[in-house]
Amino acid sequence: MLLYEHPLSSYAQKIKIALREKGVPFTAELPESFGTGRSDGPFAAANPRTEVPVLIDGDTTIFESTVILEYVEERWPAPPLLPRDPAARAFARVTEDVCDTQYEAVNWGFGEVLWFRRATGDLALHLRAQAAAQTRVLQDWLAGRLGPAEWFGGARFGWADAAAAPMVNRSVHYGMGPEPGSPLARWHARVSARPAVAQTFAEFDAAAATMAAASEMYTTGGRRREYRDHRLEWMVKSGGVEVVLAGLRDGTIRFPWPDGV
Ligand SMILES: N[C@@H](CCC(=O)N[C@@H](CS)C(=O)NCC(=O)O)C(=O)O
Repeated sequence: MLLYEHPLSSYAQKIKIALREKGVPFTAELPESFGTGRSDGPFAAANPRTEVPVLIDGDTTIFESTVILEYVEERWPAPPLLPRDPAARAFARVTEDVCDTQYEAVNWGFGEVLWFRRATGDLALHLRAQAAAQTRVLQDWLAGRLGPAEWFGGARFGWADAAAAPMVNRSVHYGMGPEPGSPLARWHARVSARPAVAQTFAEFDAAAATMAAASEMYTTGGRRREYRDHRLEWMVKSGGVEVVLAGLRDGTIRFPWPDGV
């Protein structure tokens, strides 16, 4: 089984955590054309959106991390990541949805400034401050859902933990982790200690260490970052509309498939 992924992608990390928790072997591959938006080659054939993750299980090819997670849960039901109770299942899915949309967008925006150097001076400071403030709001929201429990699902590690782990861990990497000693910080320590998560985070750390050099590919190396939905919205609402305009002018950003004519 093949997983097209990027070790920094929070969506891909969610899937790797799920597969590893279930003991499902897979080969992880960074697509050669990742970040180009090219419509030729095996990656674009597998996902016209040219986004990771993509799971290829025999004749079955699936993109969209939530759809992949549903497939993984149904194909390898043990150990279950979703609880049985409908309300608890919905609770887990809502947690995942907010992580995948609002939280991921904040992390992405911070990375655009830190790694891709999209802004300098006052604008960079402003975007960083926006990301920090929004991260606090999202972590408070997550902390409220965690409550005094060990895991987001209560007594068992599950769906929402797999979705939230890459988001909170990325905040920690950026120096915006939860208050030390808080329940969310203790959850982060607990989740990081699980072998499936520890391996996934180690791959994140190794890739993050190369990002300063890799980001040159996007400023001068002909790659174009995809600005889409919540991420694009984050940049505009946080005051970075000129980042978008400069990226379009310089040809260093692109919008999602399908391309206009
Ligand atoms: N909604 C998608 C989002 C996937 C996504 O945006 N992946 C990013 C990496 S984190 C990507 O592959 N972007 C393509 C690019 O930047 O060229 C999912 O949940 O799988």
